[in-house]
Amino acid sequence: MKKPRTQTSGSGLRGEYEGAADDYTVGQDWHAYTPQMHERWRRLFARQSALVKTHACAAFRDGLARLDCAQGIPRFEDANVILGAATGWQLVAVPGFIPDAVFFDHLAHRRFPVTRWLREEHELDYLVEPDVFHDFFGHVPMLLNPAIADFLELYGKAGERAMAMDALDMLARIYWYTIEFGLVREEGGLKVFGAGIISSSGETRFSIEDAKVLRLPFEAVRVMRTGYMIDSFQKTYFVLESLPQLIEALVHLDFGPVYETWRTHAPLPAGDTLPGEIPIAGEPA
Ligand code: HBI
Ligand code: FE
Repeated sequence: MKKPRTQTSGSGLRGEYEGAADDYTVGQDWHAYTPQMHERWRRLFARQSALVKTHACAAFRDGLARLDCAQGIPRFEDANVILGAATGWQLVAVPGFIPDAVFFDHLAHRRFPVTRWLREEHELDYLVEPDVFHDFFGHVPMLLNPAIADFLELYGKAGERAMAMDALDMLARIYWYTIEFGLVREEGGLKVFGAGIISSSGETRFSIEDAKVLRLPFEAVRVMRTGYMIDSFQKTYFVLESLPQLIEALVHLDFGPVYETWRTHAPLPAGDTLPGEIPIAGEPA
């Protein structure tokens, strides 16, 4: 498999694929982060953790507290001690986006790829690709939750078949609408657990509070059929009744027939409802 060419390297670490191993891992090279980068992390952390207190699910809040990473860009090896004891997951540093097959293989073996570079000052609010803040702050707290830990391994193991059946888009929508943009009902209200929401300044409140956006109960096949937004807030969010519901919904689902039935259909546009669907109301602030 050919590695992507080196991209821009504003931070000195960004997108350097050249020295990566065959599985695309690199050293974190923690000592290469500058004081300015740690300071930028602290600002990002302070901003997002304020929203987390009111809008994130309990598992995220607990996980973030256990990781103790408010003071600067964390060392992955420190997080690995905590993760290893909690769920057996390990972080591996990567230069950025990696090929699907490699990504799935890491997840299948309980290794979570974390991008090592930090966004630049001019991209604090919006980033098209994952950086260390999105990957670590957004994803790692949830890896301490057993249900999410098990789900991600299952997702990794499902990758091969989805690719072989030309149905990767369908599988990827499960990840997108849960791990990246998932909501969960908790304490009678809506809470955020998806990393794409939690690491975004505007979307955390939007996803829970906006009166017009569509929220639907999580249903695996419905999710696999639903297109998504890649450069704006989502038009649909799916709501779990609990985090274990995610693994329970998928562990017994035979993906093959679902792929067979739906892979040739165009996805349902994000924001569209099907007859009989009852949206879940938002919670205006
Ligand atoms: N690589 N670093 C990184 N992070 C991702 O989230 C990621 C990836 N490669 C592939 C990928 N995600 C998705 O396309 C798969 O989940 C389908
Ligand atoms: Fe992500």
